[in-house]
Amino acid sequence: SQIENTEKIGFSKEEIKASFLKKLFYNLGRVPQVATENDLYKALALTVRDRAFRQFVRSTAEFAQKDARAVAYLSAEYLPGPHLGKNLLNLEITDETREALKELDLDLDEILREEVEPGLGNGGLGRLASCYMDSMATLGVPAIGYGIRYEFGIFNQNIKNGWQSEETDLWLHYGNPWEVVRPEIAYEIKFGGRTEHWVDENDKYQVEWIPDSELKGTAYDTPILGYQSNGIIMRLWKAEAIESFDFSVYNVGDYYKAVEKKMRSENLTKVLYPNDENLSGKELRLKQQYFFVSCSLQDIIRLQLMQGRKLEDLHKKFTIQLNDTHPSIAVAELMRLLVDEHQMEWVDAWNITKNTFAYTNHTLLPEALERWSVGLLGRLLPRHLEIIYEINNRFLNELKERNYNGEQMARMSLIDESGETSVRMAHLATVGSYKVNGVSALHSGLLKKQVLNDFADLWPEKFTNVTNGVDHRRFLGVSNPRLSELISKKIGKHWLTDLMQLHQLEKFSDDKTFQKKWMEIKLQNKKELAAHMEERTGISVDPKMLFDVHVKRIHEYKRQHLKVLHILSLYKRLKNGDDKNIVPTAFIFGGKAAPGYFMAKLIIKLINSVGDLVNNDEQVKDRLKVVFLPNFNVKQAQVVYPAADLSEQISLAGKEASGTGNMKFALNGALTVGTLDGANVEIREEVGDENFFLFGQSTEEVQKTRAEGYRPYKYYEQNEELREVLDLLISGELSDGDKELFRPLYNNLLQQDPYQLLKDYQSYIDKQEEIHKVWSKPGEWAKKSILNVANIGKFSSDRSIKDYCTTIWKIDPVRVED
Ligand code: 26M
Repeated sequence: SQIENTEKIGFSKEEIKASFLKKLFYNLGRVPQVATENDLYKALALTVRDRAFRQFVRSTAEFAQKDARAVAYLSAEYLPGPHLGKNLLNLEITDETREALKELDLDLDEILREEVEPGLGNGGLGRLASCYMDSMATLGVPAIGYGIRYEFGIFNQNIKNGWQSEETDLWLHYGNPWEVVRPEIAYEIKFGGRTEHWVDENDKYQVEWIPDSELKGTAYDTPILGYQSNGIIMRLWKAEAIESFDFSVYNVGDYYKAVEKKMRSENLTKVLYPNDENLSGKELRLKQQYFFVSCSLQDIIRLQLMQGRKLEDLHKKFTIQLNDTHPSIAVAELMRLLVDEHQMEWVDAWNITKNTFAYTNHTLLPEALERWSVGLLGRLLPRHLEIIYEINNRFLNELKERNYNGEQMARMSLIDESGETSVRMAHLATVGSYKVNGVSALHSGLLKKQVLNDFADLWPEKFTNVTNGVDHRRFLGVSNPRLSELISKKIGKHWLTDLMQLHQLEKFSDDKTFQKKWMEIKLQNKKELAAHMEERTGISVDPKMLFDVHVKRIHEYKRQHLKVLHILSLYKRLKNGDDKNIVPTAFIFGGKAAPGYFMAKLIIKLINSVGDLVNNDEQVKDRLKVVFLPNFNVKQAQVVYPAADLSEQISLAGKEASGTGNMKFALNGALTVGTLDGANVEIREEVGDENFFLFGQSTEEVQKTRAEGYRPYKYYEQNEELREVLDLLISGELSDGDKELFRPLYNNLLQQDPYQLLKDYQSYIDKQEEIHKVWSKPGEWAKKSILNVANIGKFSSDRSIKDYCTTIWKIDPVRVED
């Protein structure tokens, strides 16, 4: 009722226009005549934010009133993408806003382009978290997304002379209209020091942690709207100094030292680590993880107690989802809070803890499994190390009682004693959670059979699968308005809340006029992308070409260099006058390399070098084009996916946990060329074998190949074209005569080839020939494209979130209707 009494905010064109002008005038001190693009963007953002907060407040009140069970999603990364366009769609005011602006002689699309996106993640894992936020909001799942407010997000990528260079991401430079700081929601965080143990006057065992430094985390809230009605918040923590601590106790009179300490505290949330699928083992990274976990858990406990509920019931009111092991120190931290700070018995605390957490694993790559050295962990978090040892002792005793032998126990221990003694965070997360899930059927299966097989044998009911999904409202609704409109005209708008409705498109897949409209839209989208690419790279591409797209983080396991070998094989053939079955193709790449990952950076250089060769060769430049689109992020992704004809999903089978780009491409009508890896398997099942270009070894075959002693050189010897293509790498032709530049790649492929490119090469080339043949028959291609979209419904993140609700969280969504 308090909510109902607050001034209603209108959604009509007139009301939006009035609000916008008011914001521009009173918040920014501008009239339209002198406003900068950024002023206009901000005024519109604030106009929309008012409406967004209303939704959020209403949902929160509804959740509180129903005393609903809630999810706390803990993720070190989020990649929300631009908020403005998405919020307009969710509020269903895109058209009204466009009209309102038009009356002021302003263009909505231009204003949308002004937004700098929050790049608070590396790639798939961070983007997944944001897709899930949207779906939780839309479905009415009471939820808070907790994370870190990095001052500098993922670096901006520049290409200089073909090489990647990194530039600081200053996303907060112009201010962030979407967030609200909550200075009164702040928690103290301790680091270092020692612990004291004693028995108190009531015979109770007590532990005190005496830290050697403290800082605080302050909450910054961003509303995440659901479609049509609900809204939830993403609560990000910023590190700050504790004034009183620094100024009064330790640094009396030493003002500069105190300021220095302040700066050191704020360093903690300065920058996102740009590694993915590889460990840095850096102290600051562990500090970030503990910092955001402790703030979040203290906040959850506050919320629990605030509503008059008992701490003993924490697991009944909250479930805490761990997005990979990055927040897994939470298991030890919750134990510390319950036992040390809230005086709970260990056994009771453990019972709550292991019924509160659920853990999502996102990788099988051994180099990506988090470990923290006991030395570092003990220095930074002495009490947590003790707690981890205690959890481990009790766990190993349980195994002993079940007659496990020493070897098994060493394998399963939370502590790895083999090399430098370290804590296995995946084991901590698994032992401390009531559910563990992988992110695709294949990946969850491998998790049970391989990486966590001992745990799956011990607790089979703990393990489950939730196949990833994507926010189709963003990746179709916002980013592909033409296709959205065509679909809505045919089947209505219901697909926005139920992607399975796309099945209704199936009956039009043979309809020639529909096919024509479908491909006409694709062509329009390709024109837009071509213009965008020309502006960014100077390379012009004919929109009629086949757009063959490989965008994702650069990684050897993702095999961008296999794509390069294919391009080089086509180049060779064309130079030899052999052009049968080669259709004019634009090869489009995008993706960032971790700054310290040499091979990945060399692959970027290779792509650009191949581009220089091919794009400037009179004989082939109208047949092949190679473009590396710099700084691939959510904003650019929204231009790329709608324009793709062919989606490259060519990782070595068994390596890509799920992939989510694969889903976004197919959702926009691209056909996939892919291996049986991650969610590709399920996409193929859904869209049908005949509408998916499969190649390469299966996971089992990959493992067999390795077990039998893989010798890549054999393929080099036996396959003449492959040999020529590989030799081109070290011929100097790609590198101004420098024969050494690409030698590391060449040697790696011939000597180890850990991702078995050479073994899968021929199968890939053959499949590409087939693809070019199908492309030559526009009707056939259009039909496959329509059928891909018609059968992609399963991969909405709405479905994923419903799966989490039923199989893991046991939550009934509470949708608030307006
Ligand atoms: C770890 C330690 C220190 C610094 C950074 C990290 C780190 C950050 C991100 C490690 C991994 C990170 O992301 C991994 C990731 O994005 N995995 C992808 O997750 C997607 C969503 O489930 C899957 O679809 C992809 O297959 C998987 O590669």
